Parts: sequence; C-alpha cells; structure tokens
Amino acid sequence: MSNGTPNSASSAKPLVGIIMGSTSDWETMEHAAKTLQELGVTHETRVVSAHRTPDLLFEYAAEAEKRGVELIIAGAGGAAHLPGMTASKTVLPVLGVPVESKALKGLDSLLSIAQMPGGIPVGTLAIGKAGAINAALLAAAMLGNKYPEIREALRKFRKSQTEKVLSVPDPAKAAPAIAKMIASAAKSKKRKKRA
Ligand code: RP5
Repeated sequence: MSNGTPNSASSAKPLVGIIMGSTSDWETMEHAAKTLQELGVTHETRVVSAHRTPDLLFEYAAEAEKRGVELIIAGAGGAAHLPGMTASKTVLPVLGVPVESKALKGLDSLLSIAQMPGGIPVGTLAIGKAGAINAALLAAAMLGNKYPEIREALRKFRKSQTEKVLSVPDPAKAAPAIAKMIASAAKSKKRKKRA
C-alpha cells in the first residue's frame, strides 16, 4: 500500500520507509510524510502490522535495505511491537513514533517503543504528531550526513521556523491583528459564496 501524497518526494526510490501498524495511525504518521515531503526526502508509506501481518513485517524489514531504504520510521499504538520487531530484522536505523492510544493516551505506546532491552535500539520520539514531525526531522538530520541537499533543506527549515517565531515577539499585541485577519478571511469567503 502506498498511501502517501502523490508527489516527487514520495518516489520509486525511497530513502525513508514510513510504516505504521494500522490505517488508523495515518492521522499521526502523515505528519512524518508531510515533513519529509517539505524537506524533499524521498519516502514510501505502508501499513505493516506486527500482530496482524507478522509475515509482511518480517519481509518488509528484511528487504528494506536491499531496496535502497536507508532509514525506517515506524509508528504504532498500544502494545506497540512494530518498531522493535522491525529493528530486530534490519540493521537500518529505526525511529519509533508512539501513536496516542485511546485507553492510555499513548503512554503504553511510548513505553513499549522506548523500553527496548539492550541490543536492539529504537530511537524513540514523542507521542503523537510532535513525534511524527520530529522523526522526519531527525531522519533528515541523519541522512544529511550523506546527502548535502537534505542537510541544506533542514537548515532552511530551521531558519524559517526561527523567523516565524521572531516575527511574533508579543502575542498580546499580535492577537488583534490575527483576529482581524481571520475575520477578513471569513468575510471574503462569504462574499465568494454569494457571488
Ligand atoms: C496498533 O494498534 C496500531 O499501531 C494502532 O495504533 C492500534 C489500533 O489499531 P486499530 O485497531 O485502529 O487498527 O497495532
């Protein structure tokens, strides 16, 4: 399954494999795909469940390196075996994203992914969207050691992030301006509807 956005960075020769335990994880994992897309890092997206499709998981993890994938981002929720099991079948770096679960708000996912016994590491990120975004940024930082264009894209991302923060030094003063912008956007939407 390739459910990533159809674009140049989601290509036939992916450097990063984004896998997730269920289609329900896409709401979180799409942020990893979007971030890689923004940085121009080629990637693929697949649903690979550790407990529902264990054979596919073994096949994916065992074949990834041969296909040219250089890093895997694995997102899963609950008893989240996917990142650890994937890491056990490949020497590629595996970054784990704990998906927020309904019952325990992702604490179960976080501990399942982070608490790997010594010997098979999984680089564990934060729970949910922040973790998915950071997994992509960390992947770019690691790939940047080999690909100068990815390092440069990451530098640009950081610069624009800094500029965004500096452009609103005082949110109390910015709030009326932002509210005005929202109101004027809503007005023009209404006008367009009437036309
Ligand atoms: C895990 O179980 C998945 O990673 C997902 O986060 C969770 C729930 O899956 P669904 O029941 O929504 O398919 O395997």
